[in-house]
Amino acid sequence: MKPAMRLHFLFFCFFATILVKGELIADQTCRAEPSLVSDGGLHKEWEGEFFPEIPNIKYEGPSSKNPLAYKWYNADEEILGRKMKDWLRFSVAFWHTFRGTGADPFGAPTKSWPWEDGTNSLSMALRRMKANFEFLTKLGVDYWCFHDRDIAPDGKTLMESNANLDAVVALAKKLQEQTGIHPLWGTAQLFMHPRYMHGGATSPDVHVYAYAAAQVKKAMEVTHELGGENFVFWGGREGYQTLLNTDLKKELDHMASFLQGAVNWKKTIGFNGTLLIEPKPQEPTKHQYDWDAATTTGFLQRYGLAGEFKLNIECNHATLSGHSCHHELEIARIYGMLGNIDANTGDAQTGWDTDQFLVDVGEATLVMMTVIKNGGLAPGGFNFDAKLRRESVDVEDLFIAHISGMDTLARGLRNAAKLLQDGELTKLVEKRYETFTSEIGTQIEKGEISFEELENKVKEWGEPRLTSGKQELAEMIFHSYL
Ligand code: XLS
Ligand code: NI
Ligand code: NI
Repeated sequence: MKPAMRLHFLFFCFFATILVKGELIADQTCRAEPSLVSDGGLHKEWEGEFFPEIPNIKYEGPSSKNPLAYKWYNADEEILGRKMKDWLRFSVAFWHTFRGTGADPFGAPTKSWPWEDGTNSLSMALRRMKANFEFLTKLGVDYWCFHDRDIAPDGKTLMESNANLDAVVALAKKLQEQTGIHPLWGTAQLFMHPRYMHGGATSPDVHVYAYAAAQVKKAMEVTHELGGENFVFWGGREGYQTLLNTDLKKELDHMASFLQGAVNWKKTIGFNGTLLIEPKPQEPTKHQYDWDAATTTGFLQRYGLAGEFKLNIECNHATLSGHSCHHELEIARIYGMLGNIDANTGDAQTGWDTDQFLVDVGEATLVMMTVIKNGGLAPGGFNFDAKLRRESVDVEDLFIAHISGMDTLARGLRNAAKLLQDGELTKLVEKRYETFTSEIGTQIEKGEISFEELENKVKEWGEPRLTSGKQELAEMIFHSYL
């Protein structure tokens, strides 16, 4: 087993532990030691603040040494004629921030947040939702993202799960009205439950396909109910382990029918949000069908769905597919498919989805160059699909991690804006292609010239002159903006 597969086995094992049934199911290999689960009499209704030690996070500027302040993210400051908060549209991922436990393939959960009571009950789900809104408010972000099964416990039947979801959504809606915060996107979790072990849309069992459809139907409805701006499909189990037992064509056809069903349902319920597909090459399956931006775009075009979907590019998924995040973003942008960014980063020495907060200013500058060229991401934004390290166990770490990720992207935005405004790099690129501004170049781009005519040109011109790619100069220019 590759380390990547091993790691996630236990990660999902833990989640299955808490989510498969309504209450906590004891799979002792995956559970927290009882001593680590802080109870503190909190089975009662939670009273007071969840984060009493944390102030509302404010902008203090680059010279500030306060870990609970922004140094670069100044929400209302304008960059290139638009407020920073409108370029960035930050969102917190409920699953990492409120369901992340620190469990790994070799170890039990490490986090024992004071508001948790160690159960996956409905009352716990409601209390956790209140904590979520206090967190979002103190951080000063306008959006959150969720899977159906993170926010409400799975029931014994589909209808029971739906009823649990409705109860939590009713509370979330009330809290949204009080705060003005709403979902950047919602999604259906079609990867944790054992029924989805062969996939949802690509399961060989029609019963499972139907179950997945019913779950997506409900998740789309609650996303709509909460005013979500997008709906995401991440096909963690839509893929295969071996082609020897797989009808590849059938599975791809089924995946297309499933997505068409979602398009139809979106129209039926009047949901105007964007449908997004989040590419990832593998993990948990050996091969996921939405491998990368180019593969996913090709699939959507092949099935006539390209006009109905955009892409949610996750930086760590990009590196897993052997590309840079910048590459995936640029492919999505030039194909007119860039819809959202799952802002995280991987580890250069680790081969799986480590989901770390982005802290590399150079990387953030590249990301923001694409976002600016794209004219922004709205109705998408930046969702922090990122989690604390297993060893980070203080409540304030949740804030520090997000502040650091937000500041990194804000700094990237400032750098990218200057870089593009000054135009030095743009000029360098334009110069490389300037021969294509000639008459023949224009004819080639318009498809108006034959190979024979080009052959005649070569006879006239002789051997091409070698011109420098100027890579070192491009790198020098780029780095001078960081
Ligand atoms: C997992 C994915 C997942 C999606 C939402 O690797 O990033 O978290 O963003 O299902
Ligand atoms: Ni993601
Ligand atoms: Ni991921």
